[in-house]
Amino acid sequence: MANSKLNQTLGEFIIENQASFKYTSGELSRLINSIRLAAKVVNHEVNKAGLVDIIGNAGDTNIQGEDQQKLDVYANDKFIQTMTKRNIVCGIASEEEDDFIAINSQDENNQNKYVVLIDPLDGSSNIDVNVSVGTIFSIFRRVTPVGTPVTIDDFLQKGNQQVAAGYVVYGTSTMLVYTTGHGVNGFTLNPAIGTFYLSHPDMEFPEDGRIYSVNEGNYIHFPKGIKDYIKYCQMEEGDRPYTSRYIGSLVSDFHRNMIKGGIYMYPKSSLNAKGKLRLLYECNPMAFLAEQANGKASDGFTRIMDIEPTELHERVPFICGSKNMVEKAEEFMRNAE
Ligand code: P6P
Repeated sequence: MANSKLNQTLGEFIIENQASFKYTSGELSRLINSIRLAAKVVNHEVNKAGLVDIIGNAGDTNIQGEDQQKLDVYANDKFIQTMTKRNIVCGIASEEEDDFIAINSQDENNQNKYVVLIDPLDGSSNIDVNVSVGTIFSIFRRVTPVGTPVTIDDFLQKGNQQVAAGYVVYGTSTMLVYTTGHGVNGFTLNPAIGTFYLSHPDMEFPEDGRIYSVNEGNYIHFPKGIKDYIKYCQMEEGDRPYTSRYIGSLVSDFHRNMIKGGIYMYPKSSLNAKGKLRLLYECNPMAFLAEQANGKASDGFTRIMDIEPTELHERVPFICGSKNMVEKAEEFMRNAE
């Protein structure tokens, strides 16, 4: 993309690229626009979290058994309200909701074709310590007949069926990064005027990198292949040892690795037999972005986007980032089998 596109607004970009999207009904454009709006609203609260009584626990737990942070609940409500009020989608699944939400399911005139799966505020436990957090979203076309209530089948689709995916990173600046299958583009919010501007066109993972991101506190619980790969990263040989960087916020670690080159791992362990990250609204969207950015994403053996989902909140081991680094980690996993 020519740099002349830099500083194009997200709105202009969506309109200009709508024609490249095979389902040019404009519905997806409206959906991305609604996510943009909700992101600005959530960003406003995240950025002042320390000032108002909106940090800390909401006094409830989600289906994962995790304490719901007040901002988790706030972000969840804002994204769901924004998409529901605009009558753009026919169903929503969220990390913060036990079951999926059917939108206008009694209205046979509901011709909406898209379902959205979302982690409204990933890494929210970092908010109290002023560390970046993110929103992650995944968009599919429904597979059940338009005009009928959505079913679980509309949500349990393989990641290779996604029509769009992206994240918002609420960091030193707030960025919206997304793909509709034609590459990955990053937009930075100018908070003074509330407009996202194209700042990172055609984002790509360098094929190699020197950053590895994993919670090494769990090292003794990791499978042998992961332990062997971590030791490989730490060995003095060639361009190694690599640098260890782990923010504890998937979106932030992913974003940095995509720009600088690197690998993120949340493997299975003796503590978490399937790892910690959720397939549908964390791993699939990040995997779609990774592959669109010349990177790779697997569970150590299988391409994330080829995994057949079986339940809404299922977890999978997740290895993602620079292609050559992921393939090296997969080699260690295979050899340790
Ligand atoms: P741990 C945040 O809770 C999250 O889902 C990811 O954003 C992050 O990378 C990971 O979990 C951190 O988990 O077990 O290392 O604290």
